[in-house]
Amino acid sequence: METVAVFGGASPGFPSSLQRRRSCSSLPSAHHKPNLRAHHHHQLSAFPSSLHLFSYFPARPHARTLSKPRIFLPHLVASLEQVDETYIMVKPDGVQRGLVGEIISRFEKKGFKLTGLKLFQCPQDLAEEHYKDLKGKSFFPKLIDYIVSGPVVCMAWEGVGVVAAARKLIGATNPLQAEPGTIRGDLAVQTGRNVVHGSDSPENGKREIALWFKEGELCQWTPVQAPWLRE
Ligand code: RTP
Ligand code: MG
Repeated sequence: METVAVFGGASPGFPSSLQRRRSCSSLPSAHHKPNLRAHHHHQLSAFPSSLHLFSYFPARPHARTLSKPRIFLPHLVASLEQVDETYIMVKPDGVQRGLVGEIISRFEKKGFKLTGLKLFQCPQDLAEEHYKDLKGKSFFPKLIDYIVSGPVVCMAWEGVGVVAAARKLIGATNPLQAEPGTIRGDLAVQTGRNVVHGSDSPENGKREIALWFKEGELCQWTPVQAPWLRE
């Protein structure tokens, strides 16, 4: 089971559209959570509500501190009814190895909706902003060098449960631990060359799409196959 710590918060000085999108996408306040959870139970009674998995709920409410990461459990959240968006990126090794079509195809075949797509040479400051939560890690300089080492393919995908499902399609960070059938499990052998990125929470999906795409680069459209994917 893969468990991913989720970190939030955009740096001051980054595009105001990003801050706007983030504030629009804020998770409900703790005050409203009980109602929303009840609503989801009503919508999808066969599954327990998974909303709580996007937030940190301490056993003792008063023990919460700002430094505690929220926990994201991709294997449990795909039953949500809410339409989310995620930022998927073919990293430079995926582009160099001719895996762009293969990787796009995995998300297409699954049935998610592509809303943004471009080949892009990432500048250093954007790579650093994208991975800012990892700034303190020893591998951070190598990670930034890797991401700016050649063009990447930037994608925005939309769908119910798309963030968690995309993480499942991508597989574990270390490709040797990623399950066969996942992108990393099938196509890569090392963490430092793991061919693809996927947002780790709906909030980061919005943040990253706003970071990598300019206004006008995203398309809203209705796939003709929509009624064949969801009843
Ligand atoms: P990503 O953000 O790229 O989708 O990857 P991830 O969530 O699976 O993993 P994360 O912890 O966010 O790490 C981001 C990327 O940093 C590189 N990394 N190198 N040498 C190392 O120990 C190490 N650890 C992470 C990987 O490219 C990883 O995908
Ligand atoms: Mg990550």
